[in-house]
Amino acid sequence: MGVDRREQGGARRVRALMVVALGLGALLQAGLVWAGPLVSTSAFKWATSSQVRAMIAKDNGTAQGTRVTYSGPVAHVVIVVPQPEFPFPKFKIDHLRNPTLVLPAGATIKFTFINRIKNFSHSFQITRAKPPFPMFPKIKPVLAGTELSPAARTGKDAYANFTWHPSAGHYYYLCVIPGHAKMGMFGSIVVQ
Ligand SMILES: [Cu+2]
Repeated sequence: MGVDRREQGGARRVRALMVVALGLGALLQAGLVWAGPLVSTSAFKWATSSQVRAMIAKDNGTAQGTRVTYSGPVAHVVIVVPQPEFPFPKFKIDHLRNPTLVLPAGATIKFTFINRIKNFSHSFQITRAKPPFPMFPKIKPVLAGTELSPAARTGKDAYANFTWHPSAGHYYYLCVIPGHAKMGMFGSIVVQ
């Protein structure tokens, strides 16, 4: 009888832990749904470190101060979520953290987004919504194809390519994972 009670107590504790775990998962899911339309991860592919270095070398921007300026008919913009990401995750473009991107209106902008962080997803979305961004940024992305990445694996980073033909204006890029843009994972885009 005593043994039965202990077993029941153990089963109750396991069930309670499962409820907590499911609750946290549901909260995260709800946060991601609330964050706005996220495209499936199927567009992501895997690259080794040397492949990532070759991709980064294709960036044809010119960094100056806190800006990276692109010119010509085709801009290659390579966005990296670098390791380590402490204290807060940031985007790295042409060696700068969260720089302002200056892009030519009407040009073909070829983005490569690379997530080098293990155990965590990030996204790169472009919006006209202005910061400060809340914990759950509910934005309307101006570009379909900016994706929720899978986490990097050992020896393999996740990457996706997508193209934008922007019209003149002021935009922002951000990560819509709950809390990331609030912690500073965003930057400006000036199209002129
Ligand atoms: Cu992020």
